[in-house]
Amino acid sequence: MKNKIEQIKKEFLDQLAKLKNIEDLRALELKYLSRKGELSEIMHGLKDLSLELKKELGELANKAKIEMQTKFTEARRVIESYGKKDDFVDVTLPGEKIANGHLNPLTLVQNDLEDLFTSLGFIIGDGPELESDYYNFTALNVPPLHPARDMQDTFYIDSKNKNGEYDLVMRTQTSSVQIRMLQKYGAPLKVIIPGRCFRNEATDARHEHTFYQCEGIVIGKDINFSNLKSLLEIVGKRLFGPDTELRMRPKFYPFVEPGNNGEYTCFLCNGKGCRVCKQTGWLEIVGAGLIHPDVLRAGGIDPEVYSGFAFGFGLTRLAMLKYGINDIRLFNSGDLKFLEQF
Ligand code: FA5
Repeated sequence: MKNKIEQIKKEFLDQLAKLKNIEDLRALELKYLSRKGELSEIMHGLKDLSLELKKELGELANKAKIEMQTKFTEARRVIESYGKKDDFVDVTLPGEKIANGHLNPLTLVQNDLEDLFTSLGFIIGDGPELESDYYNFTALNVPPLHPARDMQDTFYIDSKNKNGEYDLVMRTQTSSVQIRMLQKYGAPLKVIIPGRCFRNEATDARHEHTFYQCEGIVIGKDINFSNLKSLLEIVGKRLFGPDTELRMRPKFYPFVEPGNNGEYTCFLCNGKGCRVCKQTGWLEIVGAGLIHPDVLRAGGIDPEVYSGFAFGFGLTRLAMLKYGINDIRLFNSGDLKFLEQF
């Protein structure tokens, strides 16, 4: 038992000399000095010995314990005050590498569009994502029960207004901000509104329930279709290169007349036809048209004096094209492997 006490003390002192941090210190205390530590177990065992041995070994064990406790307290003081027993800092060692944050691809494309449009004299507007049924549909010529509501199913909020109607929706399009901008700024006006939209979609590689658009409105006297076309041409060349061409094909949107789909020559195959443009040579990028007189009126603008056009880019789709992303669902996946590529 004498040897055992000596051995415990020796082991303890050896390990104390190698301590690196506060965790090591705690582990050592638990192993040797706690109530269930090795020394306490020895002291416990003394009760079965003869009186004489009990006295001799008890004294030895007590002495060892006091010595160990004193050394331990000293080591703890050093570690707690300096963090480490070895306090030497080698300033020539390379520092810890801190990873840089970076912008999301959607933000990069949005910044690009904002730079372009502000350089053309546009201001940047904003509107709520949780929108009234009125601004998202009714004021845009899509009254309740109108078949055009089927084009954009959305998420209705489970709360009624004072007339007992469910009138809050997650906006399906940034067009919902058109009337708000007209009411706020009046005419003349040049504004873009980038933002997040929501639709109740059966999602696939090109359709998400949550995605971004960028709306644009121009209001003034004698604004006509040629102005819209030339602006969209400038935007196409800036986004996809100087040889990009634009074609506009009729498409029904209830809030513009005439409405159309703006398509650009595919920048990957230069219009020859490839997988991305589905062999057509054209990419559908933007919905647009001359603002319907009813919409101008709803925004407080006199259609006899002013006219205007509106357009809406699918911003998430633009980011897909720019960075060759083949599945839109990656944007909302939260997957760092995806995000770290940009
Ligand atoms: C609209 O949303 C109209 N507000 C655009 C507009 C604005 C027309 C102003 C006229 C005047 P559309 O539903 O086609 O139109 O959507 C416009 C773009 O948003 C699409 O071309 C597409 O790029 C993008 N988009 C629409 N639905 C989704 C979806 N579920 N996931 C990802 N992108 C989508």
